[in-house]
Amino acid sequence: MPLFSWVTAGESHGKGLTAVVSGVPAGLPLEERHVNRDMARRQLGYGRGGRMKIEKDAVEFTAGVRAGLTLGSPLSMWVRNRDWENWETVMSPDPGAQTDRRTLTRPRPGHADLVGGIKYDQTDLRNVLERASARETAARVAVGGVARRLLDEFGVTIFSAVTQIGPESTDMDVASLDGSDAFDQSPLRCPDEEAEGRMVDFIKQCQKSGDTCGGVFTVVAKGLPVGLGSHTSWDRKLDGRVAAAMMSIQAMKGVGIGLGFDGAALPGSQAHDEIFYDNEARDFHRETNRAGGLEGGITNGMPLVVHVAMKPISTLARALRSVDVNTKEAFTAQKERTDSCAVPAGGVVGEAMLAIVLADAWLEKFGGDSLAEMRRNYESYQDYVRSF
Ligand code: EPS
Repeated sequence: MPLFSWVTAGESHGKGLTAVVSGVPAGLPLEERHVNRDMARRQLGYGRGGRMKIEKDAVEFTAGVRAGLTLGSPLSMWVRNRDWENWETVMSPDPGAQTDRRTLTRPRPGHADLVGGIKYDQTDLRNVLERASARETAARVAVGGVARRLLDEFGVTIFSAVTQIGPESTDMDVASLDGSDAFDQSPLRCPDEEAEGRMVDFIKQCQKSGDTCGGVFTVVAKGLPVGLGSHTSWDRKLDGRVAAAMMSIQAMKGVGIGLGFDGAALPGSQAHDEIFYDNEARDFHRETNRAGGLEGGITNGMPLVVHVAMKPISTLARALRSVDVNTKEAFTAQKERTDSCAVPAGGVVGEAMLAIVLADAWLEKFGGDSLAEMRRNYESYQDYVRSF
């Protein structure tokens, strides 16, 4: 079991979302506003649908924090769904709920609707949709906000940028940016304005034709020490843990670290990072970062660079062909309100997942019951690394 362990609960149109996190050391300064910043960022981006106009996501701490400091006990967070008031009669946990309204019987290709319905023996596929929805990512971002606060104490910064929408992309080296918020409020959270213009035009085209689009975002973590993760066992390798975390986000279909898939086409002489030693600074270093910050499943002190591919959202205005699960008749899939593009939001969720994996690796390496104990462990390890 991970040391930074967490679970989310909640349906998209239920009362709200809950997240419970354990493993956070005592004494970490933590306020709701720290988490709410990322919650608000997740709601932005050109191409979002009507739901984001209804919601104003924010957490309420219900356990684990006192006077702005964590207690070391499980931390519990609550996010209210504002849309609940429009769904209460349909989604109520009460046996009297009107389950004959707003049913879903024509599964959307690409969504969990059909396979989830078969697996869980549900012919109202709403019972699958509600949990499979990317609404759940609001709770993940809350968990990520806690992880990020812990990492922030040690000078780690995490940011992301959209690098591709449909076929439109930028060649900009996102990892060379400093992670400031300069481009964070731009329409697609893309630092290359020219490319961003092409990307927005592509989203508009998709919207006009009733279609959706996917893309790629890059997540970067800076300020990491050498030595998170381990080469000794498959399940401790940090690259595997990062990839699994990213792939668990709704609609993600591919992950690359550093050169990623591009590295496969290169000769070894151009795919690795040569090692140098500075006698004065007594420091090992590299002049390139093709490995994306990981060698042997262990951080090497360079920025951790993760590229994630998101498929186009599977709810289309011009619905795809499908079959009614009750009558078995051919129909087009059911239309639901949706986003045409959510790649910028995906980037914020990717930051949260990376923060969660890194916080877990941090606890593994520098574990302590209090932040002060963790800091002592971290500092003595850093002294040791400098003497190596
Ligand atoms: C989302 C809320 C959902 C969707 C979206 C993500 O709200 P609603 O279904 O009420 O419109 O907009 O999820 C999907 C597109 C999907 O297919 O799951 C959110 O809060 O991010």
